[in-house]
Amino acid sequence: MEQRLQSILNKHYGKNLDTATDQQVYTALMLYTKEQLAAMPRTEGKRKLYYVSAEFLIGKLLSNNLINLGLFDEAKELLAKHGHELTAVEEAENEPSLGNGGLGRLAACFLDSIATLNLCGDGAGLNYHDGLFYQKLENNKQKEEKNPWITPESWLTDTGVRFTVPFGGFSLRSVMYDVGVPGYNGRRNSLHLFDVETVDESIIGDGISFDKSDIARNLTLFLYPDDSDEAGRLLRVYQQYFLVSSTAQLILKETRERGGSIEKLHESVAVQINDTHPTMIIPELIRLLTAEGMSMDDAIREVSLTCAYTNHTILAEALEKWPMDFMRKAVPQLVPIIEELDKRAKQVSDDPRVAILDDQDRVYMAHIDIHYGYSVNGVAALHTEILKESELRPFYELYPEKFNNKTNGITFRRWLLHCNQPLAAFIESLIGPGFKKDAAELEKLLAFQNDEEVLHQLRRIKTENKQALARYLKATQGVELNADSIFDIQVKRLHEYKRQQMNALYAIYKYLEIKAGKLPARPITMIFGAKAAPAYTIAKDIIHLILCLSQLIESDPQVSPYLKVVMVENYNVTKAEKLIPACDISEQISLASKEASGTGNMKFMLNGALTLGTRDGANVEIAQLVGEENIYSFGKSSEEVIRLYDEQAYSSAALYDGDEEIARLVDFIIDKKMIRIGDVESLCRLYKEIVSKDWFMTLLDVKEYIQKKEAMLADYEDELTWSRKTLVNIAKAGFFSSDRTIAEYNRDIWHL
Ligand code: DL6
Repeated sequence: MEQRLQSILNKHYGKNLDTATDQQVYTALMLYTKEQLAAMPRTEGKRKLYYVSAEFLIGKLLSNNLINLGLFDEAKELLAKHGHELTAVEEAENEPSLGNGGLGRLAACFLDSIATLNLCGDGAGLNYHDGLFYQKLENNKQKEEKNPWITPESWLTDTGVRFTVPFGGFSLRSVMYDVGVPGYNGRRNSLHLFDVETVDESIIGDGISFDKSDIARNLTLFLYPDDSDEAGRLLRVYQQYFLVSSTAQLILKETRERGGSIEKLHESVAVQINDTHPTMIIPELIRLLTAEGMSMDDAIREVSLTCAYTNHTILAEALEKWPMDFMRKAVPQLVPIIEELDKRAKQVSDDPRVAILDDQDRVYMAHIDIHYGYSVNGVAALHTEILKESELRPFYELYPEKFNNKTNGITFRRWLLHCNQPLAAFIESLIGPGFKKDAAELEKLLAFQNDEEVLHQLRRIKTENKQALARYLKATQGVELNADSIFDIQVKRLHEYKRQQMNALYAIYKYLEIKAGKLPARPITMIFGAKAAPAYTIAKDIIHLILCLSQLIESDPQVSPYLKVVMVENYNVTKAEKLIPACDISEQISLASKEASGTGNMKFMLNGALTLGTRDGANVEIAQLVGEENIYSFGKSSEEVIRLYDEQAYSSAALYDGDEEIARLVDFIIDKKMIRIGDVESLCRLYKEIVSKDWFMTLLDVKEYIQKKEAMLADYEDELTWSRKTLVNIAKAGFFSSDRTIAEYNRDIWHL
């Protein structure tokens, strides 16, 4: 390694390991690691998986690739010998900005596990040059800026593979870049990222605005371009088709190269459709197969045996329905195929709830997936039950055999071995290294439940991680944190169903308590990290509320020693890796039934935080695993929430009017102290939304939430009991390894 690094540094910069900057060392180490990765053998298999996704939130790659290649310790020691710290060198890496939240991060964890389990499977996505957006926090508001991440030397390799993607009236050339995906096992796969040569960042104007109609120049600029107008929605269709047409062409090319038969495509290929964004791969594959001479019947049969669909949400707004007019304009070649698919679906059932085209000429993308895929899975046990029993019930009645659950998971390489090296080393000292390959071995930790020294050490490690986070936030955001305070963290996309607003109401509660002289036993640090979709006004109002509270509390000497509210700017994977190991209280407080799974909940648990959560998504399975005594559950059940929706029986106004305590907290949003700091329009809008609508039922659970959090804060003071609970959580986290999830996908769906 040393020789090769010296030679790269000399060639590129005329430097050596002693004289090079951290940035130069980063580039050399990245290039070296890329070479090592390219030299790994590929996975092999008769059937090959293509995991197609609009998002791959892969995070920085250097450390994880070094870990998976078994080179991490060697690199760390070598750099140290020459005066460089690997953590400082890593700072030079830009985080690829290719995802938004859980769905994209899940796809990245899955790629890691697919390669680690030696399964033949690649990812396929788009190479967004400016990502979702970079979030700046200014004047207590979110401001969006572009988030460029691609540098001349990067993990991307131009494969030389090109396809032509036809659109209505023009076509674009697709360029395929690859990012290597090393398994923790000596074999590798690839993430294919398709791009256009004509993309032009100079068309980006103020913030993230650009000409949405200039498809050739804008196609791969941003993930999820603003869809509040028609041009934005149409652009999403262009992007989706570009992704799936490139992938479908790659599939046919590779199948032939691997000696497979296109006529028996499903014997050589499995396609996993990650949410509805890549749904058009179904009609596109049918189009390509019929163009090869296959009959429509045969093409539909083969594609239906090849494609499987994962549902990641029951939120109606996220279940895509595109006007057929968009298809006529962007992808007219798919229109007759979609009509044919609709006609055949109507022959299977005349129930309008399962139709592909509705009477307003809209295409229900998920319905294509379910009729013409061979598997439909949810991402946590509760979520899959809700799909079967309510959201997709008519489909479940038609095709019960297609439905199955695959509870999500996370890769422990990134979310323990990399992000929490002190904890990983401590675990290894207790139970040996076996847990690194087999996460179920973490259960061996249970033998230490009554070992006081172990329990004290767990708290010491947590405190050190809190100190490290404090140093990081001081350096990057100028924020001072007290590592002796309790760290209560809610980091995830900003959405009303995730109820960051409920957590903000807790901050108001605590502020008022402290003002009234009721001081907490220990200071509390409430940390938020979240991006709001640019066109989602109420989500931005919630960010504004949190930032105003942060300012109000900070500037009040009576309160600030006991309470702090921090919003981390531009929350991303890199920041998650620093926040999660430092967390005491993991906030998982979505309205029951709405969070399909959650994966942050698993990362926090694995890193020794205790969950304060509703009985939603994978929280339910966490509770089953650790036992009710090791989790803090609260709130109305999913059955109750679904009943309230069905009967339209929820009224936030009634709760507000009937409960002085609730009214006192909500009223504070527009208290004169807040109005003095904040934007009246934004605060009033949010206030009105909560009082008169509150679609995600914040006021239903807020009182129980506050009580539970208070109980939790009190429990924190009993160090041994708290630490014992964290130990049980770590020990039971093995189930949430994405290696387990992927083994199940392969056993039940892919059969690679
Ligand atoms: O399955 C990964 C992840 C789940 O853990 C989250 O619960 C779920 O919200 C997320 N889904 C999406 C899709 N769109 N929406 N909303 O991001 O998937």
